[in-house]
This record gives sequence, structure tokens and C-alpha cells, in this order.
Amino acid sequence: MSAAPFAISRDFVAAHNARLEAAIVEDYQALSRALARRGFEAEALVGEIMRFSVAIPTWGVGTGGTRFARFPGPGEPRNVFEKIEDCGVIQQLARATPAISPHIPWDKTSDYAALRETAAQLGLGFDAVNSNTFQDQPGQALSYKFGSLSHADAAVRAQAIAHNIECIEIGRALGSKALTVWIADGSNFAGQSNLTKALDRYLAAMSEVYRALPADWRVFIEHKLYEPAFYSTVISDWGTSFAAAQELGPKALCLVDLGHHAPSVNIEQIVARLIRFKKLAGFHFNDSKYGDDDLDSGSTAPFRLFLVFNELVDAARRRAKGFAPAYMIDQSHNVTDPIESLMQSAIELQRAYAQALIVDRARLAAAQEANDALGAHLELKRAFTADVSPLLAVARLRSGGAIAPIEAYRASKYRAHKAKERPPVAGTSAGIV
Ligand code: LRH
Ligand code: MN
Repeated sequence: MSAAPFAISRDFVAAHNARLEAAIVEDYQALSRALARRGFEAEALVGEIMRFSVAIPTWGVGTGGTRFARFPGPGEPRNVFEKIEDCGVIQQLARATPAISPHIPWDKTSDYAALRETAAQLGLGFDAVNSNTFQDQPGQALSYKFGSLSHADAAVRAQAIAHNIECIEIGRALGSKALTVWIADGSNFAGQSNLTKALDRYLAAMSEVYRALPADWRVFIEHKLYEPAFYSTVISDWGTSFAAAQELGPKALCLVDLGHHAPSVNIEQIVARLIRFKKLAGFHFNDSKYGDDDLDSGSTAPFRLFLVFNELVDAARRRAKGFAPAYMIDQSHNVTDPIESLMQSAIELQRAYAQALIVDRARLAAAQEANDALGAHLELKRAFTADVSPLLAVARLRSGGAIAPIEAYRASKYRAHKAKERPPVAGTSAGIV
């Protein structure tokens, strides 16, 4: 009878916290006094931070790679149940990721009720299901080489529609309420594709997927500037995504993957626009410097991430109509332990949110109305430069998590235990490639 898989115990986390609590409480009290002078109540902020949540991508707990190579680490998850086990550790220690975003067929299994139950026992639910018509699966009848929902061949489009409808059925079994549709469809040569017909075929196909949505479901359209197509992409920008969502209906919304824009694009303004037009689905959070780098959230451009959350908190504070964004991470961890990267990324998203909570919106509005450019800018910088770490740590402590998740994780030797329990299985990859 094989031994029970290793798990990090509550006692281990409690002992870890006992060593660090006094220092964190001291820092928290000092920050609380400073925030009170600025009109903010730390206890209320901790409450809001404890309610913040972002979903983990199942494809993020395996080591990712690029077209050049993938360098898998020890103890990689070999199937969806082991992916869920690792998602459980991220939630156990960082306490900001109570949901998982699955990807089909990467997470296909024979018993979705068992998968749902396993996740529930780890305090995890399921957020949007991601379909995949950007790869050909073994035994697949028709290839997606030249597209899927916009393919010139109606039979290929029908195959892609059927796949998306199957994802909805799987999502229903998992308790999900949304389908994310990103398609790689596009072209590499001018003239290769009729740009208008391709979009029309996509819209007609998506309307069949839309019709299959249960009444309380939403479909998230994910735009992307380029890659894998390098001349044209059918759903290349927020404008096309928005127009498509308008045409499809109220259940169709626009998902913003932060890495899917040209380097200099003002993403926070796109977010503000989609909120204004009640079409913001939510996010695939990550960071990037050049292309769709899928780097850890907040690791390259934390000010840009803060500016996105500034728009989100502003919308929440003014109770913007139809504002119910889904927060999800979409990253590729090529050189780090994916569990560490996902915990730290969730913390950096919480940090950007907490900083946006301490923007003095009355002073900001007054400076904006007075065309006091620098004054207004400094209201944002004042919030962005505040070290809110004690708020985040107290929120984790009160949610039953670890004060210092990475430190606790490393001390637990979880990865070393999994390396023993999970001898690699050839041909399985839990990451993007
Ligand atoms: C496309 C994308 C999409 C996923 C995939 C893993 O670049 O962002 O969201 O399906 O990555
Ligand atoms: Mn994405």
C-alpha cells in the first residue's frame, strides 16, 4: 500500500508563523498609524485584501518552455490530479487563489466529479475553462494548421465548435461558469487569408458556441496581437474583440491578457474603455518586456500593473455597471519552481490591488479637475510607493496562510518530497510546451 502523498501540515505553517508574527504585527501597527494619518483604516484594507482572489492556470504548475527548449524540474505534476495537489499548496500558503482555470484537453480526465471533489477538499473551485483549437490532438480528424473557428473549411470550423461545446459540458461538471476562447487563427503572408471573410467565419462559428452557453454562463474572447501567426491575427486587438462581443450578445465579454499587446500600448486605458462599455471579462495576468513573454506578474512592470488595478478599484468604488471581472493568471515558468512563481505572482497582484486601495481618490479627482498634472500623478505615486507588505502578510495570517509563503514552502521540502513520489513519465508535460 503506497504511503499517502506528502502534504504540508497545519502545524508546520503555525510554527512558521509563530516565528515571524511579532515582527509583522509591529510593522503592521506602524503602517496602520501612517495610513490613518492619510485617512485609511488598515483593518478595513485587510478585509478587502482577504476578499481578493485570482485563479491559478493548471498549465502554470508545470515547468513551461519555449520553442527552443523546456527544462523540466523535479517532481513535475504528471496528471491533472497532481496539478490540483500543487494548486492546493499555493492556496494553503498564499491564501489568494481559491480557484483554478483548467485547459482542455490538457486537463482531460475520465471522472470530473472526482476532480471537482479533490479540488474542493483543497479549498479550490473552478473558474473559466479554456478551450484549445491551437494544437492538433492525437487522432484528431481535421488539422488546425490553417485555423479553427475562422478556417476556410466548414468541417474544421464544425470540429472547433464541437470542441468548445464539449468544454462547456466539462465546465458544467466542474462548476465553472465561463468559457475562455483564444484562437491562434491568422496568417503569415499578405494575401494568404481574406481578412474580412476570416472574421465573418469566426463570428458565425462563435455564435453557435454562444447559443450553447447555459443561461448563467459567459464567454470570454481573448485577443492577441500576434503569435503564432506573424502577419495577421483574426482577433488581434481589443477593438476587434469588443466589436465581436457586441455582435454576439450580452454573455460575450473581452478578456485582457496583459502580454497580448504591442510593448508601448496603454493597457490601463483599454481596461478603462472595456469597463465603460460593460464588456470587461477579466484578465490573464502576467508580465512582459517584448512579446507574450508570460513572465511572473509584477516582475517587470509593477507600475503598469498598479495602473491597471487603479482603474479596477476606481470602477469598484463608483460601482460601475456590469463590472464583475474574473481574475486569472496565465504565465509560463521556465526557470523557477512554478509553485513559488505562482505564489509570488498572486502576492504581487494583491500588492497592486492594495496600493490601488490607498489612492486618495478625492485628492486625485480634485487635482485632475484643476489640471494639476503633477499633483494628480503624485497621488498615484504616493500609493504605489507605499510598502503594503505588512497588510498582505496580516491578511495571509488571518486567512490561515503563511506569513512568508516562499520561505515556508522551501523549508517544507515539498518539492523534494514530490520528486520522490513522482518519477517522471515520458511524454507528459504539465507546462505550455
Ligand atoms: C495564448 C494564451 C491563451 C492560452 C494559452 C496558454 O497566448 O494566452 O490564454 O490558452 O496562452
Ligand atoms: Mn492568456
